[in-house]
Amino acid sequence: MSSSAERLACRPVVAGFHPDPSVCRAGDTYWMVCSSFEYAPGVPLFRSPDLLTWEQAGNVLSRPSQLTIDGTPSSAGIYAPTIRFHDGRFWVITTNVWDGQGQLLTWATDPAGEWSDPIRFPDVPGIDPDLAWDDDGTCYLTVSGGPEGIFQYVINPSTGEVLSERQRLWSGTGGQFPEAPHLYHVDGHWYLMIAEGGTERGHAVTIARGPSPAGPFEPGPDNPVLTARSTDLPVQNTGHGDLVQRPDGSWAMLYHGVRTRGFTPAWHVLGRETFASDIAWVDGWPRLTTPIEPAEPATVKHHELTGDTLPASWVSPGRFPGEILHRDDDGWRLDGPGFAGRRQQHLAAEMTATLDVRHGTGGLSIQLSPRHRLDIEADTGQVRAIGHSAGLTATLGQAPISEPSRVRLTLRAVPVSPYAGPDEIIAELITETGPVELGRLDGRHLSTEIAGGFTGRIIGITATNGHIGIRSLTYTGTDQPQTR
Ligand code: 6LW
Repeated sequence: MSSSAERLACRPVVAGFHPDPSVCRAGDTYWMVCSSFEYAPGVPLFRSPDLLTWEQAGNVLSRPSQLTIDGTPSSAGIYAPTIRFHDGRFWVITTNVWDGQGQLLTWATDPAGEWSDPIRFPDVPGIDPDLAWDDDGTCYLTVSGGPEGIFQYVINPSTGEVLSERQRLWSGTGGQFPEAPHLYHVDGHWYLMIAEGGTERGHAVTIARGPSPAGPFEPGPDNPVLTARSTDLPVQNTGHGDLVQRPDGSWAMLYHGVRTRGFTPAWHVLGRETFASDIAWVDGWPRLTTPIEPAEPATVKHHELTGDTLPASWVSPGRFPGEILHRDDDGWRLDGPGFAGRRQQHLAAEMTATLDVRHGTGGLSIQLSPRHRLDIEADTGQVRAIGHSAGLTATLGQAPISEPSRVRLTLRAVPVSPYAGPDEIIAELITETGPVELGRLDGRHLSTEIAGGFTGRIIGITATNGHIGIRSLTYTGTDQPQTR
């Protein structure tokens, strides 16, 4: 067990499927990016004044010229990005593991604005690329090369030229999958921080240091810097950290973890979420001190799709949501077939919609992947709840509808007893006399432990044919207290 365990946060700073956080600071503002896999737009971008409160400022890969997404399978696509601020520019480097062109580098002067078309590094294999510059301005691209460890190249980030041979740096302390490298120059030393142990219960952050960005690297005396493995903490699978320095010289780490629930082996359904902690440097090595976390469990109510433009938080698997979501005189419309939605960010969550299904078949859907989802689907005569899990499909219930221009539907994820799964998902038709339950699905079917992969739940609108009108849409979410 790690000495860091009691210093791990219980509540995320960015909740829901937001894994592999990377963070930088420019002036008084912190910027954070994370992985997006098969969803577009890609690489969600967040801004914070204090590392505690984050708002989504946009997406780095916001247009098709930056992101090949068509047909990307679940959990392929955009893997862990790194964001850095250097010489007046923001740089993001990531990997599209699906399009075969390797590392993808883009830059912006205003991160909340447009990012450049990408420079690609087809001859640099691996995942989790990092960028660092030494005092002479030499730029180092450091990547995970799989079980062999962490490798490095000197590059010209403006042209995409690779200026050196591949050099092997470190392979960690013996854990599975050395990955997520980040380099930092602190008090005359170069630190190479990585993740290892796999992104499941063994996940950890470890560190080494050396005299130059290319090493040679010696492991720290207190590895791992961070892990929750073998603990009974409510947040597990912690790892994949990135460090940032505040203007006052103090340091913090963002990392990801999962909120597991239910009887053994415990399930998580929201994907990997971003957590934060203060860092102290003790005898030249970083150590977690105090968690950075909201004081209270979160509660929200959002009216979705109320403006004229699509919110940055809305995504679609395998395509940009703007291809299927359009605004017309009556409001937003989803053209089928397709699915678009937002992340489930709370342990208890609900989406309620009033839909016009006179011109198509569709409704609400909650998905961990296309093979693990619960749909409520209405046409002009009937509404059905249909569950999908690993290739099995079942109609859980159905009911007639009387007014297809105003069908009210609800999907609710409701926490259940700790001796069962994490939650149940309940599908309801709301009639004038009250809700009619169409069916319920054990939430384990929409958990990472059952479905596998790197993503979390998305909840939103689906259409199988024609188009459906969205007259109102609300997301509400609440967290139960999480205790250590
Ligand atoms: C990512 C790797 C990881 O590239 O999972 O947990 C992979 N860490 O660093 C996908 O998110």
